[in-house]
Amino acid sequence: MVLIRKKFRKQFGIIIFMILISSLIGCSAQKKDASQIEKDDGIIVGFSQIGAESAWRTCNTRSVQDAAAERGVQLVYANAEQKQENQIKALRSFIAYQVDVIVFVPIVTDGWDNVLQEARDAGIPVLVTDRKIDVEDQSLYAGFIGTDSLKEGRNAGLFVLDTFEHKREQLDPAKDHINIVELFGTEGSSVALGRAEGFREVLKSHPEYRIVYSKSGDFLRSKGYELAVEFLEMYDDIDVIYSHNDGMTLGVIEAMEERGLRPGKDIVIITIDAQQAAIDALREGKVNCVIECNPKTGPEIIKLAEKLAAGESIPRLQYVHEQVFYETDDLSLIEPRGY
Ligand code: GYE
Repeated sequence: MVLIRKKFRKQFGIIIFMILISSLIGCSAQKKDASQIEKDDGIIVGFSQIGAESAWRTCNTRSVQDAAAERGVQLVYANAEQKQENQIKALRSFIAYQVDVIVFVPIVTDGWDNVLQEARDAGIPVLVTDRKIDVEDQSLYAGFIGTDSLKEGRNAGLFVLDTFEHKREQLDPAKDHINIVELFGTEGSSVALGRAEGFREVLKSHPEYRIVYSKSGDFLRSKGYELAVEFLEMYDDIDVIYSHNDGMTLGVIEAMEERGLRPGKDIVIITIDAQQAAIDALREGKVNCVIECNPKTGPEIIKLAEKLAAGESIPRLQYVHEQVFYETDDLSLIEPRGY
């Protein structure tokens, strides 16, 4: 009976579910016709993604979708279009459909307790990826796989210290402090909070390094440009720009060049993600340090989802491999980034 119910659910349920979720939040679930569903015996994973705000994000989505297809996993993809309420709707739809596993990228850290309690009541394991969540009851999700944003922030701070300690003799002796501008990622997101915390942790014992401006560009190129227009009007003695992602950095570079400023020369620029455009800018001397944040986590995510579907436990916390690219490296060795 259970087998028939499960099979029926897969046939009837997927079609109804895709109609429901597409109407709810404009998702682009992978379309399957009934005949295909018959053959599929892969697990069903509900995947709630933040949106498509950056090259990093679209690469991350593609990585999960390709890995699911590779493994014969039925992936129901929901694009939240940058809204937490859409993510919560999608998770509730996954629960209603009784997917085998939920994988989601929490756009912000808070506000997930109730819907994750509903998933647990429905017996559906949850894998959190890319960004972290803050819940009362840690058992509401099985584990996390993603980026170590605290380490990314620390690496950015160390690069700033290293750069100016080496440049000390070149600086104007009358200059007794280093002015830093920070482009913050999405407010309330664990990655932006971690990148800011790690950066400040390294600089806190060096009071001559001052963050004179810090605003959220929401990881968007357009907002990075707008913020640059603002802070370049406000300050004429900026030494460093620390940007939480390459998308915002590309907006800053555009604004600087429009004003005849030389990014990477007049102002030191550190950026995070390591998308191709940032590596190109590093090679052109327009940025000075690119900190990798690896979006290609699809294969590992699907492997963990399969474990959860099989009732196995998974590591509580798993960070992906990441490196830092410096202007002084042999940049010809960097492989094409694919995003
Ligand atoms: O840095 C940015 C994306 O959550 C690590 O979100 C991700 C961040 C990434 O929009 O480009």
